Amino acid sequence: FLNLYVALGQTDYTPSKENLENRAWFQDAKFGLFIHWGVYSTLGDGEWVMNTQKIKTDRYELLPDFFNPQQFDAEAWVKLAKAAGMKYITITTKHHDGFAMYDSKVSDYNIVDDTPYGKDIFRMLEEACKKEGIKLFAYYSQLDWHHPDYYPRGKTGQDLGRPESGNWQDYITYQNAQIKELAENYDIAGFWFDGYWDQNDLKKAGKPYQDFDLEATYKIIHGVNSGLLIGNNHHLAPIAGEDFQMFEKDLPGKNTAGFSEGSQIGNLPLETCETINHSWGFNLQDGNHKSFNELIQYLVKAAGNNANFLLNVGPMPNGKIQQEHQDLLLQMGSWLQENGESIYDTRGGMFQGTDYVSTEKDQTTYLHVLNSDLNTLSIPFAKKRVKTLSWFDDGKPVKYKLKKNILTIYLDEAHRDAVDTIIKLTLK
Ligand code: FHN
Repeated sequence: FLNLYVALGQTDYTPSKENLENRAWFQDAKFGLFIHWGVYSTLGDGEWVMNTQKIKTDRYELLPDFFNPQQFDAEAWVKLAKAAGMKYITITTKHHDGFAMYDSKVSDYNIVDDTPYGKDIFRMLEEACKKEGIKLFAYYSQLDWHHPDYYPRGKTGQDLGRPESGNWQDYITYQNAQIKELAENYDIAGFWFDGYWDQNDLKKAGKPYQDFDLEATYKIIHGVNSGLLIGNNHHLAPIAGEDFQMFEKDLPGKNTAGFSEGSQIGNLPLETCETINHSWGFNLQDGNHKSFNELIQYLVKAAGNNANFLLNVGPMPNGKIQQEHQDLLLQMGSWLQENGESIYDTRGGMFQGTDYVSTEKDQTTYLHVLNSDLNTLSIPFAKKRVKTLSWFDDGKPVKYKLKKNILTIYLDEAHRDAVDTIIKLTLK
């Protein structure tokens, strides 16, 4: 198994046994909660507000003084994720604004030293996660609009009152020290990196850029704990040292959102992330919540494409998650209570089409029909012969015809579901 990873291109990195076990856990988990929360939340204009409103660094530094989430309840967040059927949480420990949402000893620019709240929310989440059996991942932005040595400033972070020069090595030392303290001091399952694309976009444009030396950073992490899972939202194919691959706002292999150009699917576990409304960080004006149907179908399609779904909420500055988001998450949890067998512990299945995907586990295929208008569904089926074909909800046999390698399934109205009609299939 180990050799397979090596043979498929991860030449400089051989994942440990524990790492491979954690990857398998990750693939079984299927559903996680993404959280974008930081001092930017106080402005209610998304996590990019520093850049979009061109707030100079010395002005932005006033913001932490207004971050005092008195209603934050780590236990409540973790319980909500659990009730939603999620198995892990990935939260911003540092976003592009450079502000650490944990007790960093590397810099005072952090939640404990620099806000009236003064408490380590990451520690509180770590403890609540442990209690509830949920795993915790640290999102960490390599792009940093605040650090004086982060340069050159690509498409973002200009006009923020920072020089276009600096000591890049000092930034890397700072970044790696923060990453090391996260790996050492917190009981986490892994890292979710972001912002690498900032320098890479400059490189692609033939402009001067700096190198993050990812492999060195990954070695530090795996040196602390070889079991930690590393993913990097660099929008590229996997790089040695990584343990999972993510596709932002897209199913694996697709590039509808424009982030995944060139990021062909590698051989690592996969994840896709999406927002519950249209924003990552809290945005007061964004009431465009996705519907329950859309969210479930995204989860199902992700599973059918062999990927996890990391669904994002941007909590409010008072520490609460918006009610609409809580309601949607709980609805998803009820759906998973009923239908989770067809999602958890599965891998992407053999059927893929406009109106359907499939997942599989052991000898069973779960066909998910995602269009309730269809009376019949015809799918190419060259494989073997059908042993059983039954409705997932009541176990009764499904009427079908198998002719010339086409399986035609009769979808009677009584069994059709507006969200997902699930059919169980076993083969001879
Ligand atoms: O710029 C960020 C954005 O704020 C957010 O964190 C998303 C999450 O996938 N990633 C970046 C863009 O690729």
